[in-house]
Amino acid sequence: MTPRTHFDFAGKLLPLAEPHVMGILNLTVDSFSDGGELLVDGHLQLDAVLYRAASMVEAGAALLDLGGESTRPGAQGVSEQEELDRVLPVLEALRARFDVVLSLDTSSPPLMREGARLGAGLINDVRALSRAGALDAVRDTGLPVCLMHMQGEPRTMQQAPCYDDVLREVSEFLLGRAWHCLEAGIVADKLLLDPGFGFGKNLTHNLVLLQNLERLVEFGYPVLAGLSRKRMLGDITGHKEKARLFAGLAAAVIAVNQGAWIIRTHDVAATVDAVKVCRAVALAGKDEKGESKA
Ligand code: PT1
Repeated sequence: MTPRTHFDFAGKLLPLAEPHVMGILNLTVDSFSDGGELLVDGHLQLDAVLYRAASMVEAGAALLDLGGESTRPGAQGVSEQEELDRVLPVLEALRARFDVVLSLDTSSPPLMREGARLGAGLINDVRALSRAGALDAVRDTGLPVCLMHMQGEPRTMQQAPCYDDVLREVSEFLLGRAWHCLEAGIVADKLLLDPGFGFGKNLTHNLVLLQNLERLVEFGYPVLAGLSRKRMLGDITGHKEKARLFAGLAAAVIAVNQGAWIIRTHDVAATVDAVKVCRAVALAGKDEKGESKA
């Protein structure tokens, strides 16, 4: 069997040999870091969303991640209808304008199904398809899915994160969810894994996961890492959310150097450059087949 060269996002192919950047498009009122900036009187401004999306595509984002439910620590849930109403019109508008992979950051089976119909290319589920009907919804759509690890629920997950061995427990959880996907009829080459930085993890837990990200990559599924502006970067640097860009770039480089395939970020232009430097160094002295020529 020859190893595949591309990952298929509902017809859009991205090469597996190079890392990609996913831009975050929050469609929520209370999202951390950029929450509410796209809102006026609590209503989403479509032109502001399209402008933000255009600048991220221009800066080199290969994917955009649309989220209608905030999952930052302490966030409250959102009703199914509210999430549909926030996300679907934006998905349609983006679909008509941009030729990038549109990812849906959702745990909601109805949104997964409707989103697939309107041209989504990826389901990004922080609950790893644990909601009733989510496995079947993804299987029926034929879309790829990113399975993320979380301990607890967003509202309470940072109250007392606890592990005996965080790397082993996150690995076993993700492989278990991947197995459930396979059993439900989702094929292996549609799966991505994500350790879920900041989702029910203290600073040490997050650092051990980042230090050992290569262990997750070794399972053979492409790995997505979301570190952008997160609390762990604030714990290390003492900086507030908006001042965590440099720390986030350092973390992204550490992830890419261990084989992370997609970096999820608010800061697309800076991250694209950082990833290009990682890639150039990794390729130095090698030919197209990766054989040493120096
Ligand atoms: C992520 C992610 C996500 N993060 C994927 N999807 C968020 N696949 C939303 C903090 O510690 O990492 N991977 N969708 C945003 N969630 C958080 C979590 C934001 C923790 C901030 C923190 O500050």
